[in-house]
Amino acid sequence: MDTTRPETILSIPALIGRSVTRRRFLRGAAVTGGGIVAASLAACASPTARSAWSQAPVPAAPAGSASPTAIASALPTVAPSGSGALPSPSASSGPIPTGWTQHDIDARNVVRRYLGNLAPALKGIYGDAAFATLADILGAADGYPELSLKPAFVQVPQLVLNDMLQPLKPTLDGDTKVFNLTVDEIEQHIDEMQPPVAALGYNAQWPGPTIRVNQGDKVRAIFTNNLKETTSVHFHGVQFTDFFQDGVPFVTQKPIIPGESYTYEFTATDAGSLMYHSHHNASDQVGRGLLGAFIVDPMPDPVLYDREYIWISNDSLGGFTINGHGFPATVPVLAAVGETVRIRFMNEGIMMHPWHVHGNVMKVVARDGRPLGTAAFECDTLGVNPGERYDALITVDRAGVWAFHCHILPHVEGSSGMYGMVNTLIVVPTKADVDAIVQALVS
Ligand SMILES: [Cu+2]
Repeated sequence: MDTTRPETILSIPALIGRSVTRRRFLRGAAVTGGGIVAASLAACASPTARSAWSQAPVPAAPAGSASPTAIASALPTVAPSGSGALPSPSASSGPIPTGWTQHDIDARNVVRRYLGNLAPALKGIYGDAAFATLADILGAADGYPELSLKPAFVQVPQLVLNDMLQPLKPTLDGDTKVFNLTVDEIEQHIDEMQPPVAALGYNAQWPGPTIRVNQGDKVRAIFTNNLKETTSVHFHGVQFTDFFQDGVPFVTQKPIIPGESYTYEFTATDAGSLMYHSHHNASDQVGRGLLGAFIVDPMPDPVLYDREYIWISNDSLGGFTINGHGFPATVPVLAAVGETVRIRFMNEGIMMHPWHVHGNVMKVVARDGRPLGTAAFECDTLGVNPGERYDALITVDRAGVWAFHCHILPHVEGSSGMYGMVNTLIVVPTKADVDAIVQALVS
């Protein structure tokens, strides 16, 4: 697609604001405590510019469907904490079909948990024949419990992606945007069935809230350390004028002690997909969740897209995660045929992850926030190193449930099926179908 245009893609706050009023802002649901919180499924149909999104980690395709590469068998089983060895409500339901082993049962169960009652919601969207095939693949005739349960990502008692789509709202001090954050100890559910892990989070969430500004904005970010240990915050990718804002203890500042607040102040001179994270005891603190997206929108944004998805990977505490959760609690990317999805890959982990989309092509338009211009390239597998960010566009032209996963196979599948860095791109015929799916999730 033409990735250049003169007009502006609205900033996230504006986009959300418009989505509530003039656009459809569709919400998936994640459960926080007992309440439903808007989560990662957002669909915003842009009038002139294309802008709308779905934002959720991508889950896996239905077991046994068109995802042979994702579901290669005989994989090494380096199951990080939180892998597939989980109980499942339907784990013991029914006899083991001829030719299957327990692995097949477990592998199907995890996909059942992933889709939950989203599976019946697909009826009427994909057509009777395709739906019947999907139902057969999942064994819907079993009447397994997950058919009436919310998908795993909805059940996770933790904000999923809502706060990534709805950036932290700043206050204004003159022309400076002021963001207040806390650094907290939290309990994170990697998926809906695992016990929580002792994690860290900005504003008590992992990933932290997205901080989003316009290019040229003056930014003041105040972090209050509620930990029992010291920390610091680095805005990754910013070209600081004052190097003392760079956030590296004993190089540019003293560490932030427990109970102390620390202020970072700079001008967002360079646009793009950036990050913020701890830069102190970082292999531990970032690994435990002190990370978030920092997006600086160019004015205007030359990139056209309908939906946007922030995709932060991590690979320490809790195993292999996308936006703080592992499959099946990853949130599918939803799109309608003809739309373009912008995915902002951000790697906060300690390993490289090659993200592979099935049945589609990614056009990579920016690296580390820097537009690639005529060097933009197409691929279906994109390796993202620690610290790197890539902006990729996927223009979808066919309906389907497409696996979207890291292609280091031990990061995605073990002896009990898929886990970790697995997601799907669910493409439906129309925007109205996206709406219907989201309604099914929140109903
Ligand atoms: Cu990986």
